[in-house]
Amino acid sequence: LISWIENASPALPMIMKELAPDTGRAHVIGVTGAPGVGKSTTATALIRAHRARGERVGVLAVDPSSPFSGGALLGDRVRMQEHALDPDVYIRSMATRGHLGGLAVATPQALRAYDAAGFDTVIVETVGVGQSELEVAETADTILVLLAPGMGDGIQAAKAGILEIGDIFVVNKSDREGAQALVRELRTMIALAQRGPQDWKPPIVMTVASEHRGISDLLEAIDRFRASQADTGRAQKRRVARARREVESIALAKLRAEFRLDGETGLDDLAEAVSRGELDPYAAADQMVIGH
Ligand SMILES: Nc1nc2c(ncn2[C@@H]2O[C@H](COP(=O)(O)OP(=O)(O)OP(=O)(O)O)[C@@H](O)[C@H]2O)c(=O)[nH]1
Ligand SMILES: [Mg+2]
Repeated sequence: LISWIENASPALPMIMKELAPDTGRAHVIGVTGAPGVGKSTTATALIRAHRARGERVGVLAVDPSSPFSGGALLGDRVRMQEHALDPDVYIRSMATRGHLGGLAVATPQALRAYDAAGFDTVIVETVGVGQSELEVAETADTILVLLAPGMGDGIQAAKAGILEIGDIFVVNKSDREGAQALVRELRTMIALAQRGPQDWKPPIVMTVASEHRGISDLLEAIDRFRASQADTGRAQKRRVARARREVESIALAKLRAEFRLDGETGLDDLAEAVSRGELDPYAAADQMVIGH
């Protein structure tokens, strides 16, 4: 299913129709942060923790920069090998090269596949901190933002808008110098970036993922967040917002395809004419949409 989603199979609408009644149960944890901060290591530690509770766990590593994905994602697989033989753990990386609508369409569909397959927890790892990564992170029920000391992360995070989306902040590599300073800096920055009603103050959890230290604290923070989200009705609101974006992305991708906005047909000629002043952009747009 994930391969079909990756390759934007024409069978997708039919598949999603079949899957829909079996979706809505999985809890999706988004793990985001700068390259090398320890996302895969933390995901691996979380797999172990969730397995210990008897849950089935899926991991989806989304790589927007597909040309370079091979090595990094292979590395992730090796890192998570501890769970390779466990039938209740499924690890998959996904590139969306050539997917109509890109990550915005492909990621939620892949999560539906995991959900319908009966995974209790699905961990989505995104590489990097750019706009499309934020988009992926926003498909999660619980968003973990990872930082590590000595990476100039604090400032970087503020720039990328990552402070606004974090439900829980993880200072990983706390075995390194500067961890406490990073926590202090982060605390100030989170307070400044706080949005909306203050019924959830994003906690900062210190971890050494490579040694499984702090993982039970992290799990506890995730549980508390889930309970708080459920109590306030925010969990459901977030799911509706997610579905809304999902429908919108698919609709826009369909419109693009229908009007061939991505292809050479028509648009290139119109652009030429507009650039030469032979046609105004409004008339050109009309020719494209109405003349279609
Ligand atoms: N010292 C220390 N090293 C860690 C810790 N967690 C992870 N590492 C190491 O940091 C390196 C990068 O870890 P990954 O888990 O691959 O990081 P990532 O964020 O998934 O990296 P990308 O997917 O490439 O962005 C590996 O060599 C890990 O062993 C930690 O808590 N302390
Ligand atoms: Mg990784």
